[in-house]
Amino acid sequence: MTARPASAPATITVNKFDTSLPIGQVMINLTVNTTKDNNIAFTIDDLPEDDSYIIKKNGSNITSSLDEGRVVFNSTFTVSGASTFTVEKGPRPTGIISDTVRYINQTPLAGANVTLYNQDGSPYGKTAVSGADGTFQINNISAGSYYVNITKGKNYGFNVSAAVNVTANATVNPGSLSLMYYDVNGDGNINVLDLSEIVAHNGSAPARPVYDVNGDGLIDTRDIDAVREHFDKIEP
Ligand SMILES: [Ca+2]
Ligand SMILES: [Ca+2]
Repeated sequence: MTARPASAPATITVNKFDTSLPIGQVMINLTVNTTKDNNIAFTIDDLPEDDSYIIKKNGSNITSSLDEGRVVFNSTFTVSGASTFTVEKGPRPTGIISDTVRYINQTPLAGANVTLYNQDGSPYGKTAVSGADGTFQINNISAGSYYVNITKGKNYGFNVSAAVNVTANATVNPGSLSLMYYDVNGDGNINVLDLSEIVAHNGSAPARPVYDVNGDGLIDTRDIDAVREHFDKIEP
């Protein structure tokens, strides 16, 4: 690390610097001394980004600006003789993802599995299940960019959101989290009987939402194709 005095003459002695320490422990301890100018400005570099910090002068909380891995102390920090500055790692700033899972025709969908993925495709380690009104909420997500994946068993399609950007202390709604339902007649299988159901209602206004499988407002061959592509596989 470096701690750079911006106003001389001053000396900065680094007593401790270990940014691997967990939340609540003092990572950095340094003594700032000046013999001439009481107002001293200095910067601590090489701090981990995306963390929060608790900064103290002689044991009392103070504020400073944090900018991309550095703490900047401007010249308002008065130092009389030697003063001790410490930096603790604070709680990591987090945000919330919240939304409603729906059938593609916009009816709320309960019991859907919601899984959060990192941008590289690895699981982030947080999941949720949509409630009776289709809503879900995932808390304490580190600021960053993610994907939301929605599934509900084999009879439904799946949905992966566009990249969702989580920012600290805010709630983001990914939107467009809707699933198609391929088991039109609800018998647990996806097969030709479901096609028959659609054909029976071909061209009519959607009497039941499930006939309009792809949610475009029409019951036609596109719905038949959508179901046929997801027929149950018959094992040899
Ligand atoms: Ca069926
Ligand atoms: Ca349709």
